[in-house]
Amino acid sequence: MLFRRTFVGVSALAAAMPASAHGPGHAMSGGRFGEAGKVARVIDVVATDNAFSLKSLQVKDRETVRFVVRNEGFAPHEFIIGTVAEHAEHRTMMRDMIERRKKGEPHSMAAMDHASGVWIEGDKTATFVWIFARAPNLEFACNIPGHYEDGMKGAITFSR
Ligand SMILES: [Cu+2]
Repeated sequence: MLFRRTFVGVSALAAAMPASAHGPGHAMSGGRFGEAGKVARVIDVVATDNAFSLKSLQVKDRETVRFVVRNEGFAPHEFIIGTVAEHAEHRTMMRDMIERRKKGEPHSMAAMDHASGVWIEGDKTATFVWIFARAPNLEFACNIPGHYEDGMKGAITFSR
């Protein structure tokens, strides 16, 4: 029941968001969007309800990677890069935003406005290019309420 309510809330929320809304704003660590011409590696990720096919990731400092994230689930998911602490903060913001929205209270969409990944609707694929910058405690994650807790996360480590 809880999942169902969350799912509906998040879907309604996503429907109100243009895809381009995931612009600069909610800065997180671990790098920034990179240039397509500098992609050294393509990483395919499959998202389901609620898991990522990718369990962990090793990268090089300044490596440019293209992530292709295919959502084979019904629920929307996000694939975001940041530190463990930043993800925790992002989850708090997202939970608060969804709660307020459910109650019809004023709310900020800031939790959706991040510059470190993509939002993927069910049965869709989203891609982005990322240039990594060395940071401690980095991970990729989906911060939709309950999803991170279900295991939609993985450590990102640097090989040198
Ligand atoms: Cu998710």
